[in-house]
Amino acid sequence: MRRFAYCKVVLATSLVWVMLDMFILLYFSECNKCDDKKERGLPGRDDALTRPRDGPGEGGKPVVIPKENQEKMKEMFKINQFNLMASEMIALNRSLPDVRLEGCKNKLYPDNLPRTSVVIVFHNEAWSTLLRTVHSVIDRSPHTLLEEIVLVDDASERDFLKRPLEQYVRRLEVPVRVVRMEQRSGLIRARLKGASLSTGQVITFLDAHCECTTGWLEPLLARIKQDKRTVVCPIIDVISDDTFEYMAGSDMTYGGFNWKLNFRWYPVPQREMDRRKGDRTLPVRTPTMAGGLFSIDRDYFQEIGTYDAGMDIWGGENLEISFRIWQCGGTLEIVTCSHVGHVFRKATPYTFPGGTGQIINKNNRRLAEIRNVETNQCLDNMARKENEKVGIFNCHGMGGNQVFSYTANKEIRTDDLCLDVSKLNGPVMMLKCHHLKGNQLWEYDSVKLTLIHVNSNQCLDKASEEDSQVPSVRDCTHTRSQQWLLRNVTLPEVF
Ligand SMILES: [Mn+2]
Repeated sequence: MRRFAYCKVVLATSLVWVMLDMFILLYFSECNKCDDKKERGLPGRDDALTRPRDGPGEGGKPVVIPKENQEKMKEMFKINQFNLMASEMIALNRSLPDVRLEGCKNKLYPDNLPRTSVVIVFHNEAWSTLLRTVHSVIDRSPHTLLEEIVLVDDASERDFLKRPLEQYVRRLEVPVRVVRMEQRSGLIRARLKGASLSTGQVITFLDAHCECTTGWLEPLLARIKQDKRTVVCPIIDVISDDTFEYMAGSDMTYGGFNWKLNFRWYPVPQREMDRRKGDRTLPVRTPTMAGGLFSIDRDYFQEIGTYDAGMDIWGGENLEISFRIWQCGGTLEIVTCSHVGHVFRKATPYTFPGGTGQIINKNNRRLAEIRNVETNQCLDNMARKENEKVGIFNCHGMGGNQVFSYTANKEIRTDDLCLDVSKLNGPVMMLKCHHLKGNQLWEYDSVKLTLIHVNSNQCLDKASEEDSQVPSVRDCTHTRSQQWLLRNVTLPEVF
């Protein structure tokens, strides 16, 4: 009996010890996690905001990585397709130069400007660039004009963008919400979700690797207050993807597009300079926007039907919404007194379920490199002009002269020229597109891989023997020389 009592005591005490052990274990494993995060370069708020005046990247200066770290730098570059090591060295609230025109610096704006929500979509963004975007908004906007910041996570996989991000932004002096997409949805649907959950009268869309400069917000909101159908973009300055140097963008270029429906910068034409009577501090009316950064009145955004929710990833949506703004009685402007920097990357780090292929089916980016199966060469416009023959050349994978678009009208187009054949077995010429089908109508068979010239009922073939650099049409023989692969071209990222 006594022995049994002993047993009970021993059991009870060991149970207590086991529980104590477990508690200690759990406690320390939590702490290990904290240490991990520190190693991965996740700064706590205090370290991140410590900002010696001569620290790396201060004043928008370039960051130079010492020789011994170059290898590691190159490795880290691959993660986000920009110099992550440099970015992590720079304070989250670094100082930037005031790059505005002198005439902008003392402009006065009305007190009762509409308040804005800032919507930022991110996918696997680096901590440093994302938070530098957020800090630059908070530090350089009057808080009376900031309704909130909405961070929309398009299904990121990185742990630090989960709870640590939520905990971090909770301590900021402006309300910051983190909204999660349930599955990878692409920029457009994520932006739409952010917009629908936000409440400010104005919605300002920013990219996740931006830095706003002094006085960026007021001139944008002032234009919208004057006319709510005005959609406004800042001047987009360049943050170097290599050094994170801040470089002022020009107020002398505006947005346009070419016949491949690529967004392009063009010089502001004289008529627009004249309209502003030469005052470069006045907003420029721009045909199109670059896409990533703009402010729009919430009601007007609804009125024009927001974004086309069928669009994936990015690309095309900026032109689409630009056309809609102009067609719906609105005005699209670049407000030259507002400057926001953006890290322009040379390649996209993103992947998307299903890949970025499927060129024939997608309506907005049917840009292809056309590649001959037998010779493995690509159609090339050889920088030739109208009424000249199209060329064929070794594929270089750099886009440029080897990008052709197969349009909804079944034209094969390079800029505003279309591939045209006017005689049997004839050479393939580049003529102004006439939209009448006729000699410019091509049928692509994605199973047989043939490009049939409908009028002649012949197939596009490799270069003829007479002229080794000019593709021709020949009777269809289903040989490999008449098979063409259309490969999606990944253009350098605009945003
Ligand atoms: Mn971007």
